Amino acid sequence: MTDIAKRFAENPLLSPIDIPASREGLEITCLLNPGVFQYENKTWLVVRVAERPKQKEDVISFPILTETGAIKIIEIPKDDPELIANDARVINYKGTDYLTTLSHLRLLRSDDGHSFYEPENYPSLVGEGILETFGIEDCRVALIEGTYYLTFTSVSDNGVGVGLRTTTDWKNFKKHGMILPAHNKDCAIFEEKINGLFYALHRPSSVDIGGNYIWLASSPDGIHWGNHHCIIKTRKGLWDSKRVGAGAAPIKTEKGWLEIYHGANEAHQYCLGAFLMDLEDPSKVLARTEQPIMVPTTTYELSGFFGNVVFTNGHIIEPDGDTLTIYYGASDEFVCGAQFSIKEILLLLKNN
Ligand code: MAN
Repeated sequence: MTDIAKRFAENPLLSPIDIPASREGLEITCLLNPGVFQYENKTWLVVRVAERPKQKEDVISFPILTETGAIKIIEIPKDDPELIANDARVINYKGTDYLTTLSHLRLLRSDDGHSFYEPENYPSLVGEGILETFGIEDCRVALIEGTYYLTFTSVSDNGVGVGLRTTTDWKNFKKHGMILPAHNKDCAIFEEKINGLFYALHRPSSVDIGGNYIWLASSPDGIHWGNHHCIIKTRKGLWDSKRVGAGAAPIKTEKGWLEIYHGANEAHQYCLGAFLMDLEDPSKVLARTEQPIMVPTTTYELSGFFGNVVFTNGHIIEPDGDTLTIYYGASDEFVCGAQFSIKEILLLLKNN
């Protein structure tokens, strides 16, 4: 398989031990899937911080948020016959699915794009209300006309949907609630309007007819979405046979809107690929890579909280206009960086 990613020598850039937990009684299990943006000439990450209590031998314990924002710890004996626990990320107890960790989003800043620190006086973003009691995850950041749009996964026992908050200063946030209801995630807003409309990629999924496919929607205001089109499907027998989902905001190139996306196969191996959309009408997919452009290969990508995973939802286009720096989650546990040449990705696309 092809892998054209140039990984940072310093990888992993961030590990769970690198920052403090949000509160006493919890520890950080994973740092992953950061949104990325530039603000005041620095590179910033909105890192997903997944926490739970220190695990004891005989019980599984995890936190959930109450409607008022308090933390409640749920403890389940491992030998309880009503517990199904065969995925590190989710469990089922008495017929209800729960996440094994609770995620919030933390801001980290860097002067060089390689070493990140927590700046003072910037708030964390945490789940709020009944649609986010299992936390918020995997934030994408789109800068449109001076406003940052944050789309993230809101999780609760009601389901998994897309939440939106906006900000101009990263200190004050406006909450717009859930913009795409369950089951939906991986929402990346285009950073430019097309013919006066906002556009976004998103990933609804169905348990029965249909699948985990990438869709396109448009909106007059960035909040209310419609005109949905299914544009990218899973491909039988290929690396993206089980699920596909958008990465960060599409990259505008002369040839079209270039999107880096993740695909997983039946064995839950997560790789990255790319597709190209028409500049004027992004519902037209012009080309797609057949092989992945990045495959889990290094130790930190192969083993961790959930191994065999590279997953990106944030990037920066460097001043040369060709170098794409992606930040990505490795093994659902570490934050890493890698670079691509946009020209090289375009060369690997196969016309539809
Ligand atoms: C999947 C994985 C997890 C995530 C949940 C909820 O199980 O992507 O990492 O926490 O969905 O979104």
